Amino acid sequence: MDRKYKMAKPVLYYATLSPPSRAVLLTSNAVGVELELRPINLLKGEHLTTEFIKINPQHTIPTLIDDGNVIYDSHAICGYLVDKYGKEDKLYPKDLVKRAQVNARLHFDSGHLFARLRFLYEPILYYGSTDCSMDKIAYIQKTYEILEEMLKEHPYVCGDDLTIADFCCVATITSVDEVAPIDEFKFPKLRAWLKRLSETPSYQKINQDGADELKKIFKEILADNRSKQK
Ligand SMILES: N[C@@H](CCC(=O)N[C@@H](CS)C(=O)NCC(=O)O)C(=O)O
Repeated sequence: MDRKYKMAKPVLYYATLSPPSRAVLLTSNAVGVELELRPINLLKGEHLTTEFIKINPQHTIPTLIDDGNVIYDSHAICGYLVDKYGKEDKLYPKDLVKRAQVNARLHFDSGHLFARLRFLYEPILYYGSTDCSMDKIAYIQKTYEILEEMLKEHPYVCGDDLTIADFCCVATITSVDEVAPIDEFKFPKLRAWLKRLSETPSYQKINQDGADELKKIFKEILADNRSKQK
């Protein structure tokens, strides 16, 4: 194609520390669409600038701009990328029933997994809290029971095929599994699923490195908050 007519890449505001941003990166990698990556440093408050709030009033990352259209919420972005750029629909099936089932898992990540991670992490990362209580940890671990059940008869969270729901769930779980450990005897299916996902292309670089960095920063900030409280 003549360079002049080459379409601009979709722009993604993101951070490698952010689980939902990594879910989008796992999806774009699987779909094979190149994104123009624009890092946002949440700890420095770069998402709270007037310019960014104009783009996304919810001031969250990931936020995608494609062809001038703004799309936010990782789950919506992942579905959009597969629909628009995917060569096939396995990652986000067009079949009504299958799609509804994948959507249910996406809402499970949004409303349960990520919500519980956020409930624990956010006060510590941003507001000087030291509350890393057993209650909050056990609340996260309750979701492992649900995942274990989902994975009882299938290799992926929504059946026999890898879908965007796996990318969204794995990005969240791997960001919190040190503070809320996954017992290998209680959750063998969940542990096997994590291993399966870790074998997907470029997984280490796209997801695990950022997840490890987030867990490290979380521990450092928690220790710092605790030392200030003394
Ligand atoms: N449901 C949203 C959650 C996005 C979200 O909360 N992202 C965090 C970073 S991991 C964020 O942008 N926090 C800043 C804020 O809420 O102001 C999604 O999946 O995109």
